[in-house]
Amino acid sequence: MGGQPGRMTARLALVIITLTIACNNAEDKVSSKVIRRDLPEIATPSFNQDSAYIYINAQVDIGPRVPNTPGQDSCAKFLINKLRSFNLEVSTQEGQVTGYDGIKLKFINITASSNPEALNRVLLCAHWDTRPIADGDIVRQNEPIPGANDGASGTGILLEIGRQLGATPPNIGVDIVLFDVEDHGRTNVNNSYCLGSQYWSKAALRKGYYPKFGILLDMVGAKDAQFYMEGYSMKFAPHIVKKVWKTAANLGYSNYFIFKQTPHITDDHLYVNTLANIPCINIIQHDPLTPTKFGSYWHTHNDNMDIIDRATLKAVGQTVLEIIYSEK
Ligand code: AHN
Ligand code: ZN
Repeated sequence: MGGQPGRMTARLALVIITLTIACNNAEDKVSSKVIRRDLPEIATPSFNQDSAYIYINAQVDIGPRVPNTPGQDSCAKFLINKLRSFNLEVSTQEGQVTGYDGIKLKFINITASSNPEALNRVLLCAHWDTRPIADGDIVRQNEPIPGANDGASGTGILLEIGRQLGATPPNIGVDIVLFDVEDHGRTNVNNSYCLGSQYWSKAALRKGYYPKFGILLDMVGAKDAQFYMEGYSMKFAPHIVKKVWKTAANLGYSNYFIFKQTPHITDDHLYVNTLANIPCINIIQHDPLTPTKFGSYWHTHNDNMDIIDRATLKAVGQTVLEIIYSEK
């Protein structure tokens, strides 16, 4: 015990080294927190619902945004030009995917980034294509739908958020990703929806793109819409769901964001979670009173501007902006 001074010295040295490492670690943790706290508080800008409404109307005016049709190319051009005009870094991912029927479909995924060099990032996404058929309708079932809510609403809100990000860059990096070819699927064919986001997610994993979390917006513009805590969002990112729903409540939007869970919905966020490994939630309308649960106008010709309400756009847009600007 006491008769081995050499060993004692070694032991003392070990203790000192251990303590030093522990102290350094503690300092690292403290200093990184201090640096983050030192970032300026940036007031959350006010989401302009009129602006979002105009962006939705502009997409609907183009006509159906169906893959392999002129509407796809004109809308892509519109979205790219708009996002570039906000001083965001815009890029596209283009190629072909194969639909459930074996037909090759052109896709154009569009990314617009704020603070492209920041390591701490958040992903915001929506699909911008529209369904080629009105299989939810009782008339003209083989004709495409306007897709004001299903397609244009999430995209329109993200355009308005992009405008705000360009004018007032937040502390973190933000990537707005607009997915193509979401709505070309059939419920009886596995993985036939969300073809653009499936492609994107595989590429994101290969690139090592790993934002802190993602938020998908789908069908976020209808009057009196309600957003329930969706199953896959609660499975993969319950902390983000709770944070977003609490933020909405604090802003006074409890009529829109309901603290109740709903079944799992196969949507772009499922693939962002499972293929890209990015925890991603879905803000998507749930209407328990309609058989489809997505509202009576879902996949019908009635999914037009008449069902879009600026108050819903404000509730969703302001909540997402608040999340982004409170991130450090
Ligand atoms: C299903 O209908 C299986 N999922 C909803 C995905 C969707 C379609 N979002 C918009 N249109
Ligand atoms: Zn749809």
